[in-house]
Amino acid sequence: MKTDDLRHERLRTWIAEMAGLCEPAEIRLCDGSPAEYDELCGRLVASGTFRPLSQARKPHSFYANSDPGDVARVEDRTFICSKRREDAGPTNNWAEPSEMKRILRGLFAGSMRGRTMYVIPYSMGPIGGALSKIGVEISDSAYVVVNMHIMARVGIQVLEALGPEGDFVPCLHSVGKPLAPGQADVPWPCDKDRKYIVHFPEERAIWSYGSGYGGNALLGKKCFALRIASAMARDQGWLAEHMLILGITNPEGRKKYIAAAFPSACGKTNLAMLIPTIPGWKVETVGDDITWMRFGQDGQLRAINPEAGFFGVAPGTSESSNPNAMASLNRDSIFTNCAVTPENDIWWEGIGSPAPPWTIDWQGKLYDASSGKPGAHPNARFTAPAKACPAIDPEWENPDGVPISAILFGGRRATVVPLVHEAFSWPHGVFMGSIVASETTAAAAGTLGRLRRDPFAMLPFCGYNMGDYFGHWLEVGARPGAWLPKFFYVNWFRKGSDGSFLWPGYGENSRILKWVFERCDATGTEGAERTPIGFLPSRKALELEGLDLSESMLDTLLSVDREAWKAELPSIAEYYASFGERMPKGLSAELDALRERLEG
Ligand code: SAT
Ligand code: MN
Repeated sequence: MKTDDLRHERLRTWIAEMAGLCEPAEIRLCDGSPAEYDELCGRLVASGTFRPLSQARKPHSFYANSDPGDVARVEDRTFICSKRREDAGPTNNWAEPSEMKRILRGLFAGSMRGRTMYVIPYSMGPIGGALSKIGVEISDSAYVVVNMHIMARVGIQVLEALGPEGDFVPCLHSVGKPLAPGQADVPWPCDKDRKYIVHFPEERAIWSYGSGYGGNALLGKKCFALRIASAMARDQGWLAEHMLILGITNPEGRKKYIAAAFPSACGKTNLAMLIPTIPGWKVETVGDDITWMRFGQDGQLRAINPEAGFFGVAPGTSESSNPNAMASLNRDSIFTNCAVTPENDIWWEGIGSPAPPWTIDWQGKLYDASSGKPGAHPNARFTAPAKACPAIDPEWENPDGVPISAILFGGRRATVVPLVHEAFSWPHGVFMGSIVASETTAAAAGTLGRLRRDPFAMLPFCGYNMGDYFGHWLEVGARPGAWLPKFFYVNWFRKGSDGSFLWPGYGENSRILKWVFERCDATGTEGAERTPIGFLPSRKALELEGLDLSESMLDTLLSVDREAWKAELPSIAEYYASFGERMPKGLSAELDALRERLEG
């Protein structure tokens, strides 16, 4: 089908307008078929972007090196362009929408010369589902098209679901590297010094320029499913969150679903695919990054994973840390910025075996283990289909979602925050989410290991004023007749005085999930101890058998350091003050209550 034949007038007009602006050599409407995927992978191999991996080791899989200047999300180049600055809030970069459009029109003018403009209709969530939403991405990158094939539901069926008048989010993307007639392409085209990742939450539109990388370019993911969707969710009474979803079944066969918010590269994929070490328990994966939730007719909060694939951090992923991820990426996958072995297989730090001699690093150079430089970029990624995950939950594509019993928050905290604690109430849980802080990772460009507040793990992803976002969460929980999930705050990253992690993590985190599961059914303080910061597990209630943890390690993990918490209060108060008028009174009241409990 040609774009001129599209029945949807607004879509047809928008495509024509964008083609007029970007001046591509041709326009191609993507049908989402396997043949299209294979053809475009072939083109990417021919242009030097892709290299096919060994058919024996990673069948039907490809490997790409990005430009070294285009390896992660760029938060300082990400903008929320609401009409009023206050509506973007103090945590977002704001620009006036018409002024930003002027800049963008300048950059996009002729930006696709010599290239194909791909039109990618996609659905976030099962096509036609009540909680699903449609986007159309225009991109001049075939790399984007094939990644979108894995990460979203793409193609003709989406257009059918859209019909002649359905709503869609227009998403314009260009790598910003037009080609003059006869000019040879580079393997990873981008305009690395002039990136703009721009959101117009009121218009519900996205313009992304200059980057070909994951979260900057696969616009269904962070740009739509979080930044634009969070603004839609605020207006429509639902929640768009940076959360994984897992199903957990106890030895008696009872099952619950848990959603969990952690900042980028803090182990969401590992937790979502965890294999319990405690006998009789089972974990299944619904999603590893994004959750859309709303109350069903029955008053239950129901959640879908709007994505169809995993865009996971490669380094550290191994048969021992995450065998389910390893099985998911065994075939039909795309690898970006990993290292590649002489057998044409991928390699990264922490894959479970040393790099063979003659491994090529992520910059295409011979890898030298003694150089101290990593072979794979720390933010190297795999793009793998969710349906290939052996632990995928049978309900993962249920268009009505799965009922959520518990919501977890977490991050990397070497100090202060215990292994797990539970909120006393919904407002207290919202308070917990609002004060999440984490040490920064390689998922975004910038300094590593710096502690920053990352409320609800949404700091880089909230499409409006974060103070209003807190208020929205409080309101959602005040819904009459709702069955509310319980909130927990976990910290797998607590360190001892020698700087090493105290908690083994990975499959052992099932011990914490078991406690969470049981607390969802418990009443009062059953299995728990009341502390000033929330309920902590009683030693008896936490399954610790078989773990090699000393008493003093357990003490650090499972007790409240009152002085450290008191010392944290002024920074929370200061953070809250940064939202001024937009800070909900209910959360300031929670902060006062915590102060009183700590002093009492
Ligand atoms: O935003 S990405 O999709 O590149 C990954 C992340 O930061 O979570
Ligand atoms: Mn993420």
